[in-house]
Amino acid sequence: MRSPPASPITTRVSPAAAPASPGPWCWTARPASTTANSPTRATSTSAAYSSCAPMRSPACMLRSPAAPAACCSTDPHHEALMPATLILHGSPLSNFYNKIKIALLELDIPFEERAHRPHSGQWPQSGSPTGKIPFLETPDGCVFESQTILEYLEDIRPGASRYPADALGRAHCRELIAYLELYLETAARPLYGAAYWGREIDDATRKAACDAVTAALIPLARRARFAPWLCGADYTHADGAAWVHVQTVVGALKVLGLPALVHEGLPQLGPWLEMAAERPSIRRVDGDRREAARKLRG
Ligand SMILES: N[C@@H](CCC(=O)N[C@@H](CS)C(=O)NCC(=O)O)C(=O)O
Repeated sequence: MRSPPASPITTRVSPAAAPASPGPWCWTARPASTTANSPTRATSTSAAYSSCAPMRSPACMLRSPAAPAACCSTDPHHEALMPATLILHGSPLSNFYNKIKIALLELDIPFEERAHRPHSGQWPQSGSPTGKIPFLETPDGCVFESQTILEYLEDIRPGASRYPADALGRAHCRELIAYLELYLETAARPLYGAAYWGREIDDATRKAACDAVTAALIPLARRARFAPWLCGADYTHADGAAWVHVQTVVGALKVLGLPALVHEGLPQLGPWLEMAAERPSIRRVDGDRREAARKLRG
């Protein structure tokens, strides 16, 4: 294995400083109440979800791209090795981490989780050149940026894609994910410090962020189909990504006293959020998120 990350570390927020609703580390400044590089504990949740029959091992695929699908299934040791193949580093409080965790569950790829705070340690030992989470540890090296990780997962699990079957459908699905992350989620970020970590926010910043969120819903309404999923009849990665981001934005607005802002801007989001919450992958991820938040509160 090349450049494995140093022992992943995580830091607890002291109960006295913990906010009412701990949330994602998705803003540029680090939480004042936490200290990067202060190892207190590392957790690892083993999560082998299935046999790996139709899955390409990353190493096999890279070494044998011409005949990837068959190369692993003949290896008698393959199945025993699979649970340790991929390690997702980050936190169940991170929406970008949860986007990948949902994708792993949807694609039925065995993985382990490793707690890792943003900016823990120095590159390359840290595993992520930006210091951000999530990143994925593979037998051949680490991958960062959630969308790139998601594409990598699709590449190693071609038989279980969660993209639409046709090229234009796939383009629209990726378009939605990019749009949600570049515009909607980004618009809400100035609110997270106040909503999730108990920081101060001035009225002008708050109003500007709320206006930006409302504006960001308009193109989303134009492109998302809600039929019943965002890209049509079938669940796709756009639904998983949208769920983590929309739920984070709605949660922040709720804490700040604006629970209906998103639903008023795009009424279809309410029923869609409820439907998505019933999806087993999302239910699992949301349960883990709530549990992590509960532990953080102490
Ligand atoms: N574009 C990145 C965004 C990841 C991101 O912003 N992660 C947050 C946690 S939700 C983080 O690490 N924040 C720390 C920072 O921004 O410095 C991705 O898709 O992976």
